[in-house]
Amino acid sequence: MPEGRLYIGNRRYSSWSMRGWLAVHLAELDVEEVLIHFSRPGPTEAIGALSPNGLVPYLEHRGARVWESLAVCEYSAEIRPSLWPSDPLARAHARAISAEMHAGFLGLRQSMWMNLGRDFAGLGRTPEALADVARIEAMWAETRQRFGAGGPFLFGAAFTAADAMYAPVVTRFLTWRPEIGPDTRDYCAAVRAHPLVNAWYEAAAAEPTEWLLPDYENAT
Ligand SMILES: N[C@@H](CCC(=O)N[C@@H](CS)C(=O)NCC(=O)O)C(=O)O
Repeated sequence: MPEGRLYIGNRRYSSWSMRGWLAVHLAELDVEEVLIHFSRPGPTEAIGALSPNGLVPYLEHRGARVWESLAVCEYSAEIRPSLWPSDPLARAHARAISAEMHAGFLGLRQSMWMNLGRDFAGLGRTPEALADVARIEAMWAETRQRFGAGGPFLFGAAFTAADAMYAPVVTRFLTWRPEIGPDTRDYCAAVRAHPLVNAWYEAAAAEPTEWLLPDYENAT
């Protein structure tokens, strides 16, 4: 019998669910997965009825109740400490960039939302979104230079909680295709090829067409 439940939203759109799901799978928590597809106009009532903040991801595990994707990463890392880098300086950096993701990049999130099934190349390029893209590229480059020896991920060979926090940004770069440098492209390719990220994409592609939301399917 599973030791709890992980509630997520549509895989095609729910970037925060993807982060929580990746962390829970990296830690190999034994949980039943419950997908509540979004209803519009939101917020989705069924999510509001069970999750303390009315949002997904929401994890229940061995009596713990955990909401907010970054808290789900931290909880998963308590069970499987290798979710964060072992070196204290690298770990501090991983936490800092993960917190920056959790708290920010509104320009990118608003103009280049997650949609795993579309090609919006060239669209969404507001000044705010492009400023976020530039900051993220610089941060990834600095992180990989300082801590990523052996690559291909931010902290080297292992896919960490920080990579989980940025995986939905990678999907945005693949969907909206802003101008990015070769190192960023390499990192995006490595994240996209990770088996868990690939599994998430495949499950997203299998979602029923009735779950498509016009607001997220049309871009200018
Ligand atoms: N800060 C939260 C954000 C979670 C969030 O915004 N989740 C969205 C989906 S990506 C949601 O649950 N939306 C409910 C709805 O659209 O009805 C976190 O890090 O988990």
